[in-house]
Amino acid sequence: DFSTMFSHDLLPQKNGEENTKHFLSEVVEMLLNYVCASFDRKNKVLDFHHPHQLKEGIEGFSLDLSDEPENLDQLLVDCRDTLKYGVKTGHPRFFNQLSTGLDVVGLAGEWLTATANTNMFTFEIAPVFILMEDILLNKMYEKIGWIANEADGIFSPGGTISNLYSVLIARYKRFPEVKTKGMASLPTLVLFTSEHSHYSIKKVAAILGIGTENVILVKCNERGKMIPSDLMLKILEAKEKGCIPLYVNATAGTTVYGAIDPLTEIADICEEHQLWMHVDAAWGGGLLMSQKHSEKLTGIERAKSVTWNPHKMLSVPLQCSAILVREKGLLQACNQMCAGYLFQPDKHYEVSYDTGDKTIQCGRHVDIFKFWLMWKAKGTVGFEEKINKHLENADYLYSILKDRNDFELVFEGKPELSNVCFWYIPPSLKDLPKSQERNKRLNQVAPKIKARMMEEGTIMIGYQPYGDLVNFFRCVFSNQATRRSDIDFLVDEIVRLGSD
Ligand code: ABU
Repeated sequence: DFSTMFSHDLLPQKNGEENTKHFLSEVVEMLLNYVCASFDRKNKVLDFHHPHQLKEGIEGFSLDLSDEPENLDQLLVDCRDTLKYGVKTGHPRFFNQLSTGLDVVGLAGEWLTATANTNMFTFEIAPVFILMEDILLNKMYEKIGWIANEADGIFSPGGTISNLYSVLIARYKRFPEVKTKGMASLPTLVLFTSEHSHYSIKKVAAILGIGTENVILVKCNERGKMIPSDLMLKILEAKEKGCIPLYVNATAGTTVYGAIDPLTEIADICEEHQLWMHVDAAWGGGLLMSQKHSEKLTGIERAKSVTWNPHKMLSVPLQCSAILVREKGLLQACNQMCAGYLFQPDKHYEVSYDTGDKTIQCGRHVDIFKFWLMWKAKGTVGFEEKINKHLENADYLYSILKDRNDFELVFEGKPELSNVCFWYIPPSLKDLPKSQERNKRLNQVAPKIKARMMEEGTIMIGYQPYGDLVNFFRCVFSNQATRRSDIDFLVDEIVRLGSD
């Protein structure tokens, strides 16, 4: 009876073993039910409640914390309701984010990682995980086209931080004095990235003292790809103004359109002007696992650094992001502080495996085991199938929408990645000619449908405005559970929810 038991009845309490096993078995049972429920199309994607409703508490589920301990029965209710009022991101009809899906082996890896509860800063306390990271990074270098053991890398807490590393080391490589003397010792640096690139490049410029005004946005074509001639022009303009062009971020898979910048042409320009070329492949990096699609990233091998998030297209449980650097030793030189209490040089093992001083963190979560275990379970062929399926799903949705007159595609042509962007045109707008008035009304369609779908909980898909374009839906495929019938359901559901 858990209602009379408290956490002090569990291990390390003397004789707490049985209670611990019972309690954890209940939690595991609950998690297993949740996993199965996530894949069941009869279940909703979410049971939406407004923030104030959750804060007020619902039927015995209170977020408030008290001075006195609560019993284990209450903790089980809290665990159950936390899942109940959350979003089933593994549901086959969850299309809202770039990271979707629930990989069962990856989940097992995450559970093991949490149980092991160690820190990635040294081999001393994470011997197996450190070696797994080394092995996986080498696999990733090879997929990019670099030579294993000659490149460098580290797993970081997400794509923004991986992109931050890229600017940090680009700046250090050109101006190593920045580490000791700071930005005051440097001329004005400028970074280049496309209009469609991720906002993290601006964020990084702010964090690193470069300044958001020194991030030059390069124009894109109608598919959201960087225009190389505009990059060239903007580099020359920056030089004329006396600034130092330092770095170009090319995106392999923009967040909204899924566009892949022309990597080879950008690499040529970077070489000509001796700029650091980074490829933000946080989203599109997964294509490297597919023989059918990897050629879309030709030129990535010429980058000096690459961001790649396996938690996106490869569905590794969040989070799992890598910064990969072509030159070995730069990460260490740029970031090391040689804290004597962690990184003693006179340890009795090979201390190059104490990778923690390469990072900008101290404590570092083990993000590697779930990815390593998934690779074991699937092999490269399993990942390849997965990627091919995401792109087939995107093709399928595109092929449906292009032939309908109640939907309009945001850009013409087949998707290069698994993003499909579109407007739903409700009956009331069908006969309106293109005008400001139509745009004003169309802008309200996606948010209204989204609100209804969240209230009903049947599907989830994101929307956004973009530049001059009014709110449109972005559907992304990264969930292996999604079938064609789910895509048919998505289209029908948007029509049903938006019919008036
Ligand atoms: N760039 C982070 C992921 C964005 C998204 O899931 O839509």
